[in-house]
Amino acid sequence: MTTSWNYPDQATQDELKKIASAIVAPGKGILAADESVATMGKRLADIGVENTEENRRKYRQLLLTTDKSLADNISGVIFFHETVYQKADDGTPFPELLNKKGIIPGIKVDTGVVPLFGSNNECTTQGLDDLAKRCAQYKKDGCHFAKWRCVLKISPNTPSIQSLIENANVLARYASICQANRIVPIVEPEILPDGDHDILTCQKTTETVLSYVYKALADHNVFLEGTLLKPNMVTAGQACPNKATPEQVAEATVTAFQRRVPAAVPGVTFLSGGQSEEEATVNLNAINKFPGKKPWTLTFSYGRALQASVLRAWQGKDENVQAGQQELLKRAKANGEASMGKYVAGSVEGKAGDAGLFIKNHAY
Ligand code: 5MM
Repeated sequence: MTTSWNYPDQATQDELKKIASAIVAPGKGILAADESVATMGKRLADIGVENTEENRRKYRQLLLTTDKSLADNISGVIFFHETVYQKADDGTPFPELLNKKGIIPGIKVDTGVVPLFGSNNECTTQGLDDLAKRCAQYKKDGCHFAKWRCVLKISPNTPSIQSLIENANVLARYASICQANRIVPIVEPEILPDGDHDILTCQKTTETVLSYVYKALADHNVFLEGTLLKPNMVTAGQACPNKATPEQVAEATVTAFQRRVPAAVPGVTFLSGGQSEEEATVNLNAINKFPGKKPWTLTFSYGRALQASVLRAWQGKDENVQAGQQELLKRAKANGEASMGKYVAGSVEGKAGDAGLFIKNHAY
C-alpha cells in the first residue's frame, strides 16, 4: 500500500477554493437549469409548449435575462451543453449574460443515467470516456464548476453494494478529472424519495451512501476544499404515511452530515427532489436553524423548486416573460433567506405554491 499522492498545485487549489467559496457565499445558492433535452421536453409539455431548440433557448433566455438583482441570491447557474453555446436575441452568449451579473456559469457533464446490469433495477451514470477533453473545452468556454448526478434507490435490498461502490467511484473519478481541469466538481449522489420508507431509513441510507462517496473521493485524492456536495435532504419516502416535520428533516439531515461529510467540504447545495417550492424552502430554513455543529454552508441547488412557478407564469408567451422573471426573483430570494435560516414560512407566494413536484422514479 502506498501512502504517497499529490494534491493539485497551489495555484489550482487556490482557484478551486475561490470558485467553491463564491458559489456558497452567504445568502446565495445555485439555479439548476441543466435539464437535458428530454427532461426539458417534459417541463415544456406541462405548459403546452413544443420541445424545440428555439423554445428551450427562449426559456433559458428568460431565466438568464432576469434583473441583475438575481445575483443577490443566485451565485451560479448549471447549464446543459446546448445552453452554453446559445445566445440571447441581441447576440450575447448565455455565459456572458451571467458573467455580466457576477453569476458563475456551470455545466452538467454527465451524459445520463444507465441501468447497472446485474443489480436490482439500479443504475449508474455515464460520461467518463471523453470527460477530460470536454472539461478542458468547457473551462475555455467560461464554465468554472460542473455537476454529475448519480441516482440511488431505497428498497428492502437497495442500495446494493454493487451500486454503492460503482456510483461512489464514478463520482470520484469525475471529481478528479474536473479538478485536473480547474473546474469545481459538484458531487451529486441523489437518493430518490420513492418508497414508503420512514425518515430513519433514509437517514441510515444517506449516511451509508455518503460514507462510500467520501471514501472514494479520498481514494482518488480529490481536494475536498475545491468540491461541493449536492445531496438529497433526509426525508421520509413519498409514500410513507408519516411525513416528517421540517424540524425532523433538519435533525436527520444535519446528523447524517455531521457523521459523514468532512469539515473540509465548503458547502452543501441541496437538490429539491420533488418537494414543492415552499416545502424545499421551509426545509432548508429549518436545516439552517437546527442547533448543532454545521461546518459547511448549507444552501440550495434547486431545479424544479426554483422553476415550477416560472414555467407556470411564462406559458411560452413573450408577454409573460417578465411575470416569469418575477417568480424566479421571488423564489431565489426566499431560498437565499432560507440558506441563512431567516425565511418566514408562507411569506413568499408563487404560482406553483404548495404543488408537489415529485416525479416517480426520477432517474431518466
Ligand atoms: C434540473 O434537472 C437536472 C437535470 O436532470 P436530467 O439530467 O435528468 O435531465 C437534475 O440533475 C437536477 O439538477 C437535480 O436532480 C436537482 O434538481 P431538483 O429538481 O431535484 O431540484
